[in-house]
Amino acid sequence: MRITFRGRLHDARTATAVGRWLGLALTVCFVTGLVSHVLQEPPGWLQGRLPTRPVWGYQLTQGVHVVSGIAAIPLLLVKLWCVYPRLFVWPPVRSVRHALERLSIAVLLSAALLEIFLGLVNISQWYVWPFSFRRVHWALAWVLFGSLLLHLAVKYPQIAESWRRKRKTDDSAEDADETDRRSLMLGVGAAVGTVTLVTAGQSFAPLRPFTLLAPRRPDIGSQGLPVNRTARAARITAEQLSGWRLEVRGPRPYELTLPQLRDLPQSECRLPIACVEGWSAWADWSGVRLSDLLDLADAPPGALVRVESLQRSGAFRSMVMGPNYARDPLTLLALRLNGQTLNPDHGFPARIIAPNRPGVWQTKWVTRIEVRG
Ligand SMILES: Nc1nc2c(c(=O)[nH]1)N[C@H]1C(S)=C(S)[C@@H](COP(=O)(O)O)O[C@H]1N2
Ligand SMILES: [Mo]
Repeated sequence: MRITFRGRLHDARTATAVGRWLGLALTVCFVTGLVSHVLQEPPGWLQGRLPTRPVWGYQLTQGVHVVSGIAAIPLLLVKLWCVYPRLFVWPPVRSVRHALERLSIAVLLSAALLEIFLGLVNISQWYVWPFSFRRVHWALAWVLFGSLLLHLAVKYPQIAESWRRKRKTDDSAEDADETDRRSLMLGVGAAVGTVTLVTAGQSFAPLRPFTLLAPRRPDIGSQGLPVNRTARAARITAEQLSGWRLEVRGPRPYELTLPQLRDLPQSECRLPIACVEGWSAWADWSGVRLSDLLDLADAPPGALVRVESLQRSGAFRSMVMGPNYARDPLTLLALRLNGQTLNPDHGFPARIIAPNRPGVWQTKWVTRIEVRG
């Protein structure tokens, strides 16, 4: 059996030209994904050493992560279109190099498609599978990046050739497809630009008027902030809220009622909530410095702190923070949001807000703070 494709632009040069941009998008996505993973689950030696400045660091890297992932979709589709005739070559395997090349493409393609699909499902908050999104997304990222490196290594001769030809000035005259290729690249550029423009507004405020496809509008939500998990979805009951007390466990444990908490010195800060899903929004917060609460409990300066919410189940019902966050003057047990008492969906009576931290760890409905050794 022999399949021949006569379509233009199904050639190595076009594939390399698209591949360059796809490789860039995937690399940016991979690196910002690493940042997100480390900030969410720091390895022991980094716990307590992560930077808390700039306060918008995670907002930026996670925004770029989601934007570059979305930009990779049209690039991946065009790349597939350029190379699909080669997926049906006969004989299927010609040499060891050829076998490696095909293997790397098969793995690269399936990992990229699955990874982008999972990411899209996640930013639409559609958690339909029993597995942990983060673990699978993380493991697949390494498979994807590994196969990308293998692919680049195997394809190195073609890539080098393409760069060499690019440098020759009389090259375009000899290549009849050059104009077509340029049009294709312009088209791809326009597609990437469009999907970026209509989705990036969820992370980058100046682009907000163009937001069409992003699942979240950061400026829509009660008290000027979107709500990811409502009090009802977290099964927070009215009884839990009315009988609320803050319990602080440490060398000198104590409990506070809400009026007592309001009587402590209050601080203010302006910080963003930056969700792993890419949306982010700034707000004015006020409440008690976590550091003050820890001092009242005689907590040692380097202690890790565990924060627990009223929520009975769910991955984000509790978290651990290192002293870098816990002792930062901007980290608050917030009681107010944009000048108003937090409403139940925003974590009434008290929630954590810390600088340069993934949204998932900005715990709402805080009821217990525990100083750990
Ligand atoms: N207790 C608790 N706190 C939580 C969550 C949660 O599910 N339970 N969701 C987190 C997530 S994923 C984000 S992005 C922020 C969103 O805050 P908002 O819903 O108040 O805007 O809250 C975080 N705090
Ligand atoms: Mo989130």
